[in-house]
Amino acid sequence: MKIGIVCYPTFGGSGVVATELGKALAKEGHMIHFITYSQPSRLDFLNENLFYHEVDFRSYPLFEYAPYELALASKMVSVVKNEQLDLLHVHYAIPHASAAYMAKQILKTEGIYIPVVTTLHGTDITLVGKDPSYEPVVTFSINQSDGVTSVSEDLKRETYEFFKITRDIEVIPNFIDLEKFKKQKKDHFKKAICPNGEALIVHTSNFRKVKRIKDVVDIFYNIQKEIPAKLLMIGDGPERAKAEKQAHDLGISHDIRFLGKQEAVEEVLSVADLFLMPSEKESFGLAALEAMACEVPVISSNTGGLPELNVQGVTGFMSNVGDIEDMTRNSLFILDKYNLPRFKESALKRAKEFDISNILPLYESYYERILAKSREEMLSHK
Ligand code: GMT
Repeated sequence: MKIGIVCYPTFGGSGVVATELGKALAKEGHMIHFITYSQPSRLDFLNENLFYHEVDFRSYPLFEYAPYELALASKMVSVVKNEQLDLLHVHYAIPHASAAYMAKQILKTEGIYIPVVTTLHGTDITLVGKDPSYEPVVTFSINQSDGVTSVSEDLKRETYEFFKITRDIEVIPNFIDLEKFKKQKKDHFKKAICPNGEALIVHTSNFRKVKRIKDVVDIFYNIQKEIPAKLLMIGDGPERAKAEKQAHDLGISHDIRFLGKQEAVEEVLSVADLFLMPSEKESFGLAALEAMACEVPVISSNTGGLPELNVQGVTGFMSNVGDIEDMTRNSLFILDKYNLPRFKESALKRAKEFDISNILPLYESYYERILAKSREEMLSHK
């Protein structure tokens, strides 16, 4: 199959999923064309089936905001034509699904029919998509997609609940390449961070409000009052500076390291004892799955799709959003030396269920179904 993948190329979860999916499909022999505004950060290896097309959107004195969607739609049109793509798969509804709709209509005028699959990732539905300034376009472009997938049952439920959706949504969960995330112990790194055998706690995110970074620091503050511990904060974003100040005000700066964006997150996770994800909303929680793949148990909120990943009392614990006390209590329980080994083992066992080898066939057979359906529709219109 020749597939065009459109996504955000940055460190966000949707871009990671889209890029890893494209890489895995290319390994299976599909021709994958990434159409993005810069090279996806995880597009880090050479494969004869992988191609990258950069969307160049020009600025013009008249534009206060350059019309990115138009440049993206035009690029999709040219890539579909030049590379004779079979299907476009867009990740994150805004603005990718509506740009794909426009590209599809343009191509139709030239007798080219290209099916579009839209994957809903989370905030495109639960936050930004609900905003009245986007909602009508989001609803329309989801309904106009030939196929729609969602990364969890909960996100699917929320999509139907809030938007007037007239089509089926297929749930295909996030996945992990366990081969890549196989525990590669960097003991020297752990020794440098935790010289006295402290517990190592990790949080990774894009430091947006929805991640409740303040809760991460508060939970850690409570933990380190009880046991020696260190916290690594990986990633960057709007809430980072506030968290650094909070750590300073609480007098625990020396126990928290803000590492910024990291490419090899698995190397840090491989030496961690506990992962914190107290998010306000989380459609799936890919970062938690990455932690589990490195044998790290998870303390999370019980919001969104997290209960579909984190198994209560087995791979970690879930608490109500903002329940710092409960999250602290559960963290201390997991970190107890008699409990930690079984939580670690269960976390890895659960992560294996989401291995790419289990999830990739779901996407491939979904593409086949959508292609077959769209061929039928095309023939009936001729
Ligand atoms: O929140 C992020 O980390 C980024 C965001 C995105 O769309 O780039 O992530 C969403 O998609 C991920 C991949 O499907 C999910 O694992 C995350 O749970 C989801 N984030 C939220 O729902 C807040």
